[in-house]
Amino acid sequence: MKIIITMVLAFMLISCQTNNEIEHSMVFEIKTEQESLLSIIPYPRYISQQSGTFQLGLSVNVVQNPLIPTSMLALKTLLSELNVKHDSTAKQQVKLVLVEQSELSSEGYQVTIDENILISANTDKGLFYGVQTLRQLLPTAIHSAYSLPKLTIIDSPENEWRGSMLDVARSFLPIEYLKSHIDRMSLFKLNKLHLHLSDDQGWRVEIKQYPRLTEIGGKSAVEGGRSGFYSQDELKDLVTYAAQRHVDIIPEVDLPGHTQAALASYNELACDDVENLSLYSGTKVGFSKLCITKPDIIYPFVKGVLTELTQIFPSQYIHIGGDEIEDPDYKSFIEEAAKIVKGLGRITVAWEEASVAKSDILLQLWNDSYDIQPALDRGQKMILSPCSYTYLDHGNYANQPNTYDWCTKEGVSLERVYSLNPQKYNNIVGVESPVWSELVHDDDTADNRLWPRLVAIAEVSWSTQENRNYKQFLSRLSVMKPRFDKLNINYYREPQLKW
Ligand code: TNX
Repeated sequence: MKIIITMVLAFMLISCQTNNEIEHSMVFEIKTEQESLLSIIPYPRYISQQSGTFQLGLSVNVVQNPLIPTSMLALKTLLSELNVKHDSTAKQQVKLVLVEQSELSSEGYQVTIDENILISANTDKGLFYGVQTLRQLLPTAIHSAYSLPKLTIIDSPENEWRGSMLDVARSFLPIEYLKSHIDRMSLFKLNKLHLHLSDDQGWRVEIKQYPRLTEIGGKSAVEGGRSGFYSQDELKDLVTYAAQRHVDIIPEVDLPGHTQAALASYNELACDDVENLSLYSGTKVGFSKLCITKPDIIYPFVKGVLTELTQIFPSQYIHIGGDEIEDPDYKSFIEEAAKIVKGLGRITVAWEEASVAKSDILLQLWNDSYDIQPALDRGQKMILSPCSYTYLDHGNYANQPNTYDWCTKEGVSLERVYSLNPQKYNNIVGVESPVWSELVHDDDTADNRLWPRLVAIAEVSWSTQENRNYKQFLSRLSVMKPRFDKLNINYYREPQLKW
């Protein structure tokens, strides 16, 4: 019966294709028969698989194109890892081409595998994503030839914001970790890395006008965590590394609350300089703030810090935090800070509480049921980070040691993450998943919290809801174990994956 249905669907698909149209629901039905062949995450918008395979040998003509540096580099790296050499006289071609195809938008791509491999896109970024898809179609280990299905994939993301947030303030993560995180993100087409660079327990970004921020504030951390800071040169180098992988780094300094490390460094930023001016290594929130009634002191500080951030980070976005603080002048602070960001030519991002301000701010929802609607009604947009789906500092399972459970006692399982449906929300730019680091003190623990759950974030933010299916996702993900091992990820052994 299954075979007959497949044949009928296959016939329907072929007739659709002759009309030059690929009807998507049919492709979806068919792919269930071929899921072990096409383990691609996030799942592409359209796949049409033809019969037969393409055998990629160990020498291939990689058609050169200097206009698309990042995708050419990604392709060359991929092929050299598989021992496939460029030979301009080889019969088989791998070709990346820029085209003008509006339906692909700026991040979409098409992969065609028949007698050659052709990837086309409107941009170098789209081509880079096409190469990531090719990478997932190929194995991780070296073979004497590679068998690929003949196919056409046409793909583009549902959401422009597909993000990961790392709290490097409570506990520091070294630059090398951030680089490997960017490598891992790009395999799954994640494109926003939000760095939470300051909090009560530490200040992690060098600010030349305020050197004590890192001299003093960089020396502390949450109890058991790591201290440290990034120099501006290190961060600029990281930005370049990320840009080559199409990851945009969004810096956050948390203001006006969560500022104990700044207050300990520059006491005059606080209202009372009697207590609470020392470094802090506990886990309480909501006790520190810049003194909003001292505008002559705090706004030059805010402007100085934000200005230097824009000199390090070319991102359109600057995150000013804005969470968990009570102050009668909170709203005016946010409006003032948003004005400063606008004056610097950037877009302000802030946590949901900033929705009280009448500024044009990209909001980040974090409490599942926070009433953010009034701001959305005014036309503001939001990033989805509802804690019960996206907070990866919560356990992979209920009561996992060293995880939080304030948002949900059940943990945030892989299945729970995958069940987030962004299409249920209005006015979103996409999804972002935070890892707060009060209880995440080393690289291995960060890996355990991030992976594999961040892969589910990648798929819910990229793929259409019709194309998402948890059982299929599990089977596509389960064959990726060698990929995770190759990337040296110390992932959580999710029982459903049988890893
Ligand atoms: C809430 S989410 C916070 C963070 C904590 C986190 C722990 C948000 C904007 N604020 O300060 O680290 O909970 O899960």
